[in-house]
Amino acid sequence: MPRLISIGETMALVTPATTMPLAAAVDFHLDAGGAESNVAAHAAQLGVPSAWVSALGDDALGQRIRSTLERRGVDVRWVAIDPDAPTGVYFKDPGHGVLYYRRGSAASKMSPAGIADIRLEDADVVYISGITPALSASCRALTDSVFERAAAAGTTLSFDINHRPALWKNGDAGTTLLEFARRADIVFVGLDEAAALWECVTPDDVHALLPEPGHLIVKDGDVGATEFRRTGGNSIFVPAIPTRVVEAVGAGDAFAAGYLAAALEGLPPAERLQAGHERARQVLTSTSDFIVEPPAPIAEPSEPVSEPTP
Ligand code: KDG
Repeated sequence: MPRLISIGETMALVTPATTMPLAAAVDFHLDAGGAESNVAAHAAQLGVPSAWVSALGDDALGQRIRSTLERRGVDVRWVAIDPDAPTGVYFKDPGHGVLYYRRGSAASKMSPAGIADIRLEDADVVYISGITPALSASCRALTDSVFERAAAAGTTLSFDINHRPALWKNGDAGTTLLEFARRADIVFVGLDEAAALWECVTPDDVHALLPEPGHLIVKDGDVGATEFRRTGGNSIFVPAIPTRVVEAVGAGDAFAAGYLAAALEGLPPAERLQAGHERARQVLTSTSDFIVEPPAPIAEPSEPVSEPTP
């Protein structure tokens, strides 16, 4: 049984091979792009048995995403294939944000009924983000049911605000995301997101608005991250690791996975935050959301190897 279950959409991600803008780039990489599967993949690479729950189209992009996640060590047994809807696609446009082609995607049609048979309650932590309730009414109902089920079972629910303004053009992101965050045990939010959603200026402002979670982690880019605990004393601040940033998309997912993996190991808050920074640093230094570690070199035998004698 996976210790971490992460739920949410993953799209085919097209990234210019260099940091040239989309309009001018010539070479591209095709990868799997999704906050929640990123978290599962990072956590799996950090040694936490992790599953990702989602839906993909019955198409080549869906197959590719599924096998990419599987290769990264993620348990994909609960990824549904929808024959009637496509896999979503998104493009990174360096210097200009992202471009989505995801309306009506297989994942946007997920609903509470589709995950009813998955034993979320058996995991140590369930991770979901503010992207999912923005995708459709059925995805919002799914998010609500995940929160309800985790609360009823006493399962730790981790919620990353992951504010994507492009998905909230017709909705109230501030109120909705705050309501979900208030019901979570571990909340991740960027100070920039909190400023845009709730006009918070400092981490303390975020805490004043959101005192309910057991652990509230406010990330302030290259400054550092502050954790507030509902019980257990003062806030803890751990500075970010100085890094030459190539591209920041995906670093928040890496941070969350580093933090959660350390929490599951039982490490104290300062070490969890440090683990988050370490993981985020690796993603910040590349245009990718995920670093595929090069295979370990094959060690030369130190002594001549002799054939076993029969
Ligand atoms: O979190 C980094 C990206 O992978 C993410 O933004 C893509 O899941 C994504 C989304 O829906 O925006």
